[in-house]
Amino acid sequence: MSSVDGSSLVAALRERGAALGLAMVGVTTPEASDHVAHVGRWLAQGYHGGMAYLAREDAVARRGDLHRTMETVRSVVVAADEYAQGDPPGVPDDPSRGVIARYARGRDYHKTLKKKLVALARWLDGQVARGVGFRAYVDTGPILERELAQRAGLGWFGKNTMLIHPRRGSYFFLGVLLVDVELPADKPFKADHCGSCRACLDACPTGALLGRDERGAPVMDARRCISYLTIEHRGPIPEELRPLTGNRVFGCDICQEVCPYTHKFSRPSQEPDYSPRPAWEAEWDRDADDPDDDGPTEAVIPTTDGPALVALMRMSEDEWDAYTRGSAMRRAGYAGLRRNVAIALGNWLAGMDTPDPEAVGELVAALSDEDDVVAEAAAWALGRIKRPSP
Ligand code: B12
Ligand code: SF4
Ligand code: SF4
Repeated sequence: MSSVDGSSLVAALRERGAALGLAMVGVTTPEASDHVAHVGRWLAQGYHGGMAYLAREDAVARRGDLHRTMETVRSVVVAADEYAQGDPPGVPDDPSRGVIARYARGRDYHKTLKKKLVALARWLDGQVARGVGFRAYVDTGPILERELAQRAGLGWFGKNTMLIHPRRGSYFFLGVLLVDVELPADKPFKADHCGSCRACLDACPTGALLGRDERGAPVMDARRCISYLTIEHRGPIPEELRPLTGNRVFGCDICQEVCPYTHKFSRPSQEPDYSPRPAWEAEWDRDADDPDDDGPTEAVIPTTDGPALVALMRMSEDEWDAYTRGSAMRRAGYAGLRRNVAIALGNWLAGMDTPDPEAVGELVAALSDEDDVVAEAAAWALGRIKRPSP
C-alpha cells in the first residue's frame, strides 16, 4: 500500500471512528515496548498488590512484544472513548451516599467499546482488497494500552498515571486493535504537560501516587489506591487506609477530578451506554449478544441521587445481581461491595454525634454475614461510633 493510500485510509478510519462515537483514533507500530522494563520494576516492588494476573511471566513477555499475541500484527490502532458525566446530587459530599466512579455508572465499557472496535475493524476490512485480520482488546489482553496510546499520539502520561489529552482530559477508555495491514503511524505524543503541577499527588487521600521516577515514569503504589482496594483487592482492606477511603464504594476519580486538564476540558459523553444506568429505576435495553444480560431489571435503588449507603448495605444477593447486571461494578463481587459499603458506613458514623439507627441496624445485621471479611468490616465500622462524653 503506498503511503498516500495509507494516509487517506487512516483519515477515513478516523472519520469512521468519529461516526462510531470514538473521540480519538490513532495509529502506531507494533515495535517492542519501551515501558515493559518499567513495568517489571513496578512489579518487583510489589506495587501491583494482589493483581497476580499482571505479574504472570507469559503476560509480562506478551506486554513487551505484541507479536507474541498476534504473530502477523503490522499496525496498532488505538481508540479513545469518552465517558465523562456530572455527579448525581449528593455525590461526593454527602457521607451517607456512596460514590461510584464515573467509569462504572453505566453499561460495562468492555462490551460497548469492543463493539465499536470490531465495527471499525470490519469497516477497515472492507477497504483493503486482501482483507484485514485483527484482534480487538479492551483491558482484557496483556497489552500496555496507555503506552500504545501515547505512541499513537493520544496524550501524555500524567503524574496521576493517566493518559491525558491536553484538550480532552482523561475521562476516556482505551481500546486497541491489532491489525495485519501496515498503516502509516501517527507521531507519538512527546510533551509532558504536567510541568510543576502536583495537584493529583496532593489530593490522593491515601498517598498512592509516588511522583515521577528518575526516567520520568509516573509511579503508583496500587496497594494504596482506592480504585484497587475497592475493586480488585480481595480480603480485608488495611485498617489504616479505611478512614481515608471516605464514601468511595467502587473506584476513585479524585486524581482526575483535581487535574486541571480533566477539570477544564472534559465534556459530557455522547455515548448513551455510559450514562448513569436507568435500569436502577426502569428500562435497560437488553444486549442480545450477552448471555448474562436477560433484559430490563426491577428497580433496586433509584439513581436520582447517589446511592444511599444504607440501601446498598440492605441489598440481597439477588438484588445486587440485578443492580450490577451488565455493569463493570460486578467485578468487586457481592461481598466486595458489602465490605466497601460497611467501611463507608463506618466513616459516616464517625462524623455523627448521634448515630443513625438504620446504619447501625444494617451493620449489626452484617456482623453475622457469612463472609468473614464483611463481618469484620461491619465490626470495625461499629467501632467508629463516637462514645458519648462522660
Ligand atoms: C491494572 C490496572 C489498574 C490498576 C493499576 C493502575 C495503574 N496506574 O497502573 C488499578 C486497579 C489501580 C486501576 C485503577 C484505575 N484504572 Co485501570 N487499568 C489497569 C490495566 C488493566 C493495566 C494497567 C497496567 O498495566 N499498569 C501497570 C503500570 C505500571 O503500567 P501502565 O499502566 O502502562 O503505566 C506505566 C508505564 O507505561 C510507565 N511510563 C509512563 N511514562 C513513561 C516514560 C518512561 C521513560 C518509562 C520508562 C515508562 C513510562 O509508567 C506508567 C505508570 O507506572 C489498564 C488496561 C491496560 N491493559 O493497560 C487499565 C486502565 C489503565 N485503567 C483505566 C481506568 C479508567 C482506571 C480508573 C480511572 C478507574 C477508576 N475510576 O477507579 C483508575 C485510575 C487510577 C489511576 N490513577 O491510575 C483506563 C485508563 C484510561 C486513561 N485515560 O488512562 C485503562 C487504560 C483501561 C481502559 N481500557 O480504558 N487500573
Ligand atoms: S484513584 Fe484515588 S486513590 Fe487511586 S491514585 Fe487516584 S486519587 Fe489516589
Ligand atoms: S493534576 Fe497536575 S500533575 Fe497531576 S496529572 Fe494533572 S496536570 Fe499532571
